[in-house]
Amino acid sequence: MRNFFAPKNTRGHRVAGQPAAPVTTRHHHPNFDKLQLRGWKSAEKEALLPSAAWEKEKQWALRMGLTGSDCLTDKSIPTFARGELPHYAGINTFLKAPYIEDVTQVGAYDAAIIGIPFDGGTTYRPGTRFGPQALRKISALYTPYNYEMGVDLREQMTLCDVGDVFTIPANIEKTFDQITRAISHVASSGALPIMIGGDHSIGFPCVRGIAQCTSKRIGIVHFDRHIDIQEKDLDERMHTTPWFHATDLINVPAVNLVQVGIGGWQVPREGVEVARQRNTNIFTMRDVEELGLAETAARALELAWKDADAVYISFDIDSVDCGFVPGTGWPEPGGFLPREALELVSLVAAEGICGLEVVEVSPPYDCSDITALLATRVIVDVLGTLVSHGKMGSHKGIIDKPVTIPTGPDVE
Ligand SMILES: [Mn+2]
Repeated sequence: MRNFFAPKNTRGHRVAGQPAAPVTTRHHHPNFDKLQLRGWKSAEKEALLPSAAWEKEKQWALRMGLTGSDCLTDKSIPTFARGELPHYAGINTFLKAPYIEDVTQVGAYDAAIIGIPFDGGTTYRPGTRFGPQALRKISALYTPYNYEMGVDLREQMTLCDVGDVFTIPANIEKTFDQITRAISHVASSGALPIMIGGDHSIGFPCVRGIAQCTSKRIGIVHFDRHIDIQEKDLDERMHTTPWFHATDLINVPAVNLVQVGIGGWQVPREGVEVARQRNTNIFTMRDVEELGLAETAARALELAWKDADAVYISFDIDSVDCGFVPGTGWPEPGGFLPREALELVSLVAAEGICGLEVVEVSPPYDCSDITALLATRVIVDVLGTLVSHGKMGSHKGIIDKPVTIPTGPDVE
């Protein structure tokens, strides 16, 4: 007799009074070759990477930090922590890159990290002045090697950290001039400028710094939930306004501005009107969803590069769903998943860039450093992509009007 109270025997459990469920057979795939997985190919690729720079760093650490205690088996460990290890120790620069106190030396490096601690352009909750230090701190989690890309930044490029721009906390316009001066110096040196914000108001002076070193035309790919292109906000050039002023520059036309991820309930109508008047290019999250990541990137690149000589990436961390990035000034649900954002920004960087800014990380609102970590990841993924696609240094060709900024007098 059937027991109506017994569950249907669909999950393979033995039920009293009923026969045991049949044993399901495992299906083997005789043609499956694990060596064809990207996972294995990446493992093989690692063997091709050099390790000379790592060996040199270990020697340098012993020279700088003294040889370690006799009891240590690993004789490469110094007494004072120097360089990458241990990850929890040290005076953090970004990715433990050398700190360039003398900024006239920045041109000796392929890329330079520039902190821009400024939140005077913030219109809601502040805190991005602490962004650069938060990214530097959490960047200590990373090694310079990426398994899937098969790149080792330490072996394949040179990176430095020039520290922070001296911003003027109570004055946006003076800060803008300071930022432009700093970025123009780094761009003129030949090093690729990588800016850590700071709120999004810095987008304008950063682009201006690069644009004034070149007669060439610059396109921008802007990842954001917000359109950021109105002329003024609260009577000033706040973080809602960078692209109005950047696309006023003669060699940064609005038709080469590509805005990806725009949408939600925080887009001011004044900005939308300007975007329409200036004929920018706007992809909503739904556009990205319907096109797919590869097609979105392909079209974004086509628009940004049309008759342009270089492309600048502006990555606002709030383009990612706020569930992943609580530490930001204007959080908004419905943005990118982290994996989508990383894939898109890499696809754009693969064609080469003349600069990258990552903005709007506000550490006071962050949890477990996750917002700063994702922002850090955007930077290292872009660097890895530039290396793996042979595009590191590709921006140098456009710098035909380098600037020279005087130093102070020599000191004894
Ligand atoms: Mn934003």
